[in-house]
Amino acid sequence: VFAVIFAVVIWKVLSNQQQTFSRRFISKCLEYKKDNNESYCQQIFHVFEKAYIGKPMCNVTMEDYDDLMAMVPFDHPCHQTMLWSKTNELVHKYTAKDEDKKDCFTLEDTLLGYILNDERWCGKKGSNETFDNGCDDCANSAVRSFWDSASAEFAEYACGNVTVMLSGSEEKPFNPFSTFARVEIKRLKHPFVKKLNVILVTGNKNVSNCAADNLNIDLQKALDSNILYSCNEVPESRIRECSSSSSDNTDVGCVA
Ligand code: C8R
Repeated sequence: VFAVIFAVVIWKVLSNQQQTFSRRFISKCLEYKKDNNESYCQQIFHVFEKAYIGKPMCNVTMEDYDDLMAMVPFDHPCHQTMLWSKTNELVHKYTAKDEDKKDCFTLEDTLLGYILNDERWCGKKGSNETFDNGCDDCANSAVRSFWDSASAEFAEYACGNVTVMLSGSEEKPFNPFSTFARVEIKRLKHPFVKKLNVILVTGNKNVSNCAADNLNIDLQKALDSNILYSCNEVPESRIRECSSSSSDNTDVGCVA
C-alpha cells in the first residue's frame, strides 16, 4: 500500500512539474499578443519540446531548434535591432516602452525570447517530460542551445543600423565567450546591415572605453569589413534617464 501511495505521489509531483512549465509557456505565449490563441501556443510548445525531450541533458544542439525557429518567424522591424552583452538588466529597462513608442527591439521582445527569458528547462534520456529543475548547465544544454539558435536567427534577421549595448565595467566588453561574440556578430551581413553602433555603458567602475583594443581590434576583426562601425560611451545614469517613461526622447536618438 505504501509503495502504491509513494508511486502516486511521485507521479503527481512529476506531472505537476511538467504542467507548471508547459502552463507557464502557454500563458506567456497568450499574454504576448492578443491574437495568439491556445491552439497556436500549444503547437509551438509541442515543436519546442521536440528539440530536447528524451535526450541526454547535455546533448541538445542548436539545430535541434530549427523546426521551432522556422515555425515562429520574427515580425519586428529588422532595422531596429538591439543586441547586448553583460547589460541584461539595463538594456531591457531601456527598451521597455509602450508598443507605439518602441524604437528598438531585443530578442526578449520577440515571442520565443519573451516566453523563455529567465526560464530553465531540460529533458532526460528515456523520459518524455520537461524538467524545470535539476538541469545541468553544460555547453549543449537545452537552454544554451536555444539561446544560441534564437540569437543566430535574430542577428541574421537584422538590417540597417544595428545597436549593441556593451559594458564598460568589463575588461573585455567584447568577450569572446559571449553569445554576442560567438554567435551574433558574424551573422551581421553586409549589405543588409550597414552599420554597427556600440553603446558602451560607463559608470563608477570603468575599466574600458571606446579606445580599447578589445573593441578597435578584436571586435572590428570579427565584424564584416563592409559594415561601418561606431562607438559611443554613454553614462549609465543617462541611459536610465532615457528609460523613464516620461522621457520624450526616442531610444536610439536619446543615447547616441
Ligand atoms: N541572448 C543571449 N542570451 C540570453 C538572451 C539573449 O537574448 N536572453 C537571455 N535571458 N539569455 P550575457 P551574451 C541568457 O553573457 O552571452 C542574445 C542566456 O542564458 O550577458 O553576449 C541577445 O540577442 C545566456 O547564457 O550576454 C544578445 O544580443 C545569458 O543570458 C546576446 O545574445 C547571456 O548573458 C546576449 O548574450
